[in-house]
Amino acid sequence: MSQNVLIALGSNATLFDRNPKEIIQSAIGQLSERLEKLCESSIIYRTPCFPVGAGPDYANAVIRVATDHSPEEILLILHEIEADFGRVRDVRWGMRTLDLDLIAVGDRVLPDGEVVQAWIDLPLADQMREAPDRLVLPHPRLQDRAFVLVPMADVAPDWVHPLLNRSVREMLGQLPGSDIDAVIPYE
Ligand code: A4P
Ligand code: MG
Repeated sequence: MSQNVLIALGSNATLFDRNPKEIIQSAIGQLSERLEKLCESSIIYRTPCFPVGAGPDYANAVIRVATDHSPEEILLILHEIEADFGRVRDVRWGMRTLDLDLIAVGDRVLPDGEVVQAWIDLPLADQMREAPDRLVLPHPRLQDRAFVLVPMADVAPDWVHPLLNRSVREMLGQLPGSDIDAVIPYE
């Protein structure tokens, strides 16, 4: 049985003569080829870089796909597509051509609730230094980020976070209005 998978895309760099929006459009094409069935895509948004001032605006989007691949296989495919787009993993949260994050695979919690909660609770200063060395699901930062939740609301407004027990709409309601207002359609 294929599962409902949510993937976030982000780009704040140019590649040859393609701007971030064009990079996201072309990455969505690659993802739908590799993962078989693209169900829905959000519109592409323009969002201020987080942390503020750390770089140019991003193009962000979220897609929903139906696939039989395991979560680990999906992450490998995401890394391959990132590599195709020439991402160099140097500075954490630095400029990137393409960042693909696996946000959720149905209501799977990986590796377990305790580990995911520990990543959710990680103080901001440590978030900038530390990255998990294995797959963590749902993505531990999704509830903090308007640039993920606004596009998520286009494709899965009623998805409920299996640990926080809140829907996408409810998580959006807990963010500052100014964060949400800063997420605008990418012209
Ligand atoms: N990893 C574990 N779980 C996951 C998962 N669910 N999805 C591992 C993706 N990767 C996962 O990832 C670090 C490690 O986490 C990898 O080894 C992976 O196997 P990474 O992609 O190498 O590092 P990263 O992208 O620097 O970290 P991360 O956590 O993806 O960064 P963020 O937190 O996504 O931040 N501002 C705006 N406006 N828009 C953005 O899209 N993105 C970032 C990146 C910062 N600021 C932004 C945006
Ligand atoms: Mg990433």
